[in-house]
Amino acid sequence: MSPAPPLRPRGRVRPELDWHTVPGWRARDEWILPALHQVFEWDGDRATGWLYLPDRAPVTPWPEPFATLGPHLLDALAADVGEAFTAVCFQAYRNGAGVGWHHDRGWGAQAILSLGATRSFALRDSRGNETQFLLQHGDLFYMPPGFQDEWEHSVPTERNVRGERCSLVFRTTTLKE
Ligand SMILES: O=C(O)CCC(=O)C(=O)O
Repeated sequence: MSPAPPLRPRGRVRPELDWHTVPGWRARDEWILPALHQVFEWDGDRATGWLYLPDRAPVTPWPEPFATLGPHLLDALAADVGEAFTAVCFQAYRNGAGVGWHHDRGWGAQAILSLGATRSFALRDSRGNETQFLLQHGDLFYMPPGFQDEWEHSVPTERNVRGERCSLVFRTTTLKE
């Protein structure tokens, strides 16, 4: 596994709501995408599902290809972004498919590891102000606890994009539950 580069702040709402990217966090990884390809099938140009959900339905232990890799990633995230993530889902997109504006208010912190094709990622605050940036292979995008209350996010559809982008979405259980 490649060492993590330093954190680079990208945005600020309130100090406790800082979000940031860690460019190239797993840019040289050779294990995650092959492991992910073993555990999902495409539904058209999209796929999504749980990789690890130990404490609620649908209870999902790490699938075999992630038996060592999954806990290793959680340990690396705890060391590099200081968050002990408790659940992981995946998303997959091909031929420029995306996902519309939404928030994930049922969860606390989230970190998205982007793999494969470079895609735009968009944020929209409660006043409708939008910001958009690129996520490249291996980039990590961190959203702190509370972020979901103030921001929506989306992966815009980009029909001119070829190839596939997958993401691992690491989540913490919200304190509101
Ligand atoms: O694939 C992405 O980067 C977005 C994932 C997402 O929005 C979600 O899982 O809620």
